[in-house]
Amino acid sequence: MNEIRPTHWRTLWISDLHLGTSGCKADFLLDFLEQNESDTLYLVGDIVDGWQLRKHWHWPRAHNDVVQRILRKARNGTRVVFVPGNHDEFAREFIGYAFGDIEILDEDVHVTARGQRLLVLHGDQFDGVIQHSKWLAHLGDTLYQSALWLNHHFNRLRHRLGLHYWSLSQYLKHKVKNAVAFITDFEEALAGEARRRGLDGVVCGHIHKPEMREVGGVLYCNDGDWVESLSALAESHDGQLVLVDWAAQHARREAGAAAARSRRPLSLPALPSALRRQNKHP
Ligand SMILES: [Mn+2]
Repeated sequence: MNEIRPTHWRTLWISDLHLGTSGCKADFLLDFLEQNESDTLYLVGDIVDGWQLRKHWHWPRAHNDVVQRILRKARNGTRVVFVPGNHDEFAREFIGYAFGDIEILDEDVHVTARGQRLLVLHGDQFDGVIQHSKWLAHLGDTLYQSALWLNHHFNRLRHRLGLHYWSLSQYLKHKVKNAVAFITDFEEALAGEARRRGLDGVVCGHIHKPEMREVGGVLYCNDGDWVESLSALAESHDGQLVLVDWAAQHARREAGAAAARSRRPLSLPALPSALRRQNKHP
């Protein structure tokens, strides 16, 4: 059997797994976690979907396996950092604590092997700002910070009242025409935050759209999700950042395995030697 050896990265970022929902592609995720190791693993929010689980309990075995695999990585020496998002904001109560071997942080600054300083956070903190980003931009920093604070506490209150988080996906559905503009605004808001803090870039999730590009002089990275895009952000040992498209990699590997299966009969040992003998002595 050809064992595929896992790729070893310096850092991996995954987010928006939405464990606890039927949308989570847990099998692909398990496959990814099996084949990719790292010194540090960031879980960039919306890992467990607490909002959905409260409405309807959905916890198949594969979702448990994902959690077990991540815990095992932590036990075996991977530094695992969990930065909660809006769907798992129950974990925000535990910021600064450790859950087993997993650190829980509100946000982090990751320094790459090349010395780039990247802000790591989920990104929902900016939802409330984005709708008003144009006029807020004119009114300056203090108000902008206040709007961030307000959005955070507004949604905590909604949570206490048993109401939904101000839903990004609903907002997008209602504003399909403006979805592209919304994504651009989100990217600019996140990149703007990194720039304001004098950092080189940002790594976030939340909008389920993998991306890595320069926005206004800083690097904007979105590690995507495990509901639709099946993607991760990875840093190699020399500090190079890459987006990993696991759906595409998985498809390539399946195609390779199918090709190998169809080639196999040709390499049966008895047949070629028998043929060769026949050819030499016709
Ligand atoms: Mn989110």
